[in-house]
Amino acid sequence: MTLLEDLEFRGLVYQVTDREGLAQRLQEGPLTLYNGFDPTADSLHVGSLLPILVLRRFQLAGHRPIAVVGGGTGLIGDPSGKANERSLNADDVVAAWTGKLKAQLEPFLDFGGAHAARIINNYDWLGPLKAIELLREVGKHFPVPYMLAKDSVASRLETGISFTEFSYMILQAYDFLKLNEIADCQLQIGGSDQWGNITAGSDLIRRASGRKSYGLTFPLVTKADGTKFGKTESGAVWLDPAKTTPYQFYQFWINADDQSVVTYLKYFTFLGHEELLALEQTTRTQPEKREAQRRLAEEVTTLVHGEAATRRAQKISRALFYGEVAALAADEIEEGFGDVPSHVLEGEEALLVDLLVAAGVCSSKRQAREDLGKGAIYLNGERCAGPEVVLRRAEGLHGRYHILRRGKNKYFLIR
Ligand code: 383
Repeated sequence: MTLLEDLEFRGLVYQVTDREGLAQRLQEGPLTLYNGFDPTADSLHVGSLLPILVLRRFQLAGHRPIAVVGGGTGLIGDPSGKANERSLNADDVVAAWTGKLKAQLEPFLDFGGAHAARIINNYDWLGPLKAIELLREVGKHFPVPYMLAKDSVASRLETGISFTEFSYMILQAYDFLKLNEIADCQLQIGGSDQWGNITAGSDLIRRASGRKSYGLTFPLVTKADGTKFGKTESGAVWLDPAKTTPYQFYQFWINADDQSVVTYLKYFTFLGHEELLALEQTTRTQPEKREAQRRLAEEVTTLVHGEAATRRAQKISRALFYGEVAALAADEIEEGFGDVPSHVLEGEEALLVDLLVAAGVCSSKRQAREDLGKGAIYLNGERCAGPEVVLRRAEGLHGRYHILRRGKNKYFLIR
């Protein structure tokens, strides 16, 4: 099976400028391709993972990937897929974020050997570019009606778009032209929101140099319930472990719904076709086993955070699921209970009934007594006996944590 057929099997091909031409070009030998990442935050997120992994798929198939970090374009702001004008970020902020993105991209690509990957900052050429030169050399190739017809612009004609964002496509197109010249880059990939910018680049290359180039987009990642992929109640799912812990990251994937889990396995893992089809089958026949979800969480967490982090995330997940929290190390407690409501114990001890109310576990003292009577309250993994229990700081896990659980899985952390 060819690379393009594999991408199609995985559902990763949404639009291609010239499918047969690209298929043939890929057969002829190593191709240089790129995907751009704009520094709009201090970290990449799970949405950016898809293009990163597609770059890697190309590299594994013998092609040469370039990851472009948008130190230049990040100063302008891509209107694609955005309903409203964005506020500009300061130069030094964009420069700092560009550096962070570069470091995050590195582990996913191979920078040695015959098909060495490259990371390039488009500020290298966009920074020194002169306005007169841009308008004369590049602008002449952009008919205004052509620009107005692009989705990213057309969808904003009513709500408004500045000349700054309107011009964004010219800069991205110029990047493709530049990379075509300096690195013989012939293919640009991106999410479906990037189609207009990618074809603008291909058109510019043809108009300015007469050379042939290709564009390929993958579908927007969706969720069965229509809510946005890559978002949880606590916000975006980041690749930076300081912003989304490996445990939270693992939990995000393990919570994938049955309708989407196989799509995600195809997009975000390197599992072979047979295994993918087998997991598709078990999801249909025995969804309650959640085998596909476990495999997905394990694979993606390992890709992003490594094996040790995955083992830790699995240990924390198991401990929380089975209520065996006493076996967790202090840092595992911090990681696993980062998202649960927490309460700071005042003084050295407290009566459990009082604490249950103060910590918001139970709505009233009456409720607390009732819950305790039913055996619905667990302290550090042990079912609590009666209302007379006294909780002492020094008797906590690692001398400082008490973990309360109400019912099957409502957790609270007392510090
Ligand atoms: C900049 C300069 C180029 C080529 C591309 C760019 C970035 C591009 C963009 N991309 C998104 C981003 O950076 O804004 N104009 O947040 C996202 N990408 C990828 C993918 C995606 C897109 O980084 O669909 C999701 O992740 O293309 O929204 O010369």
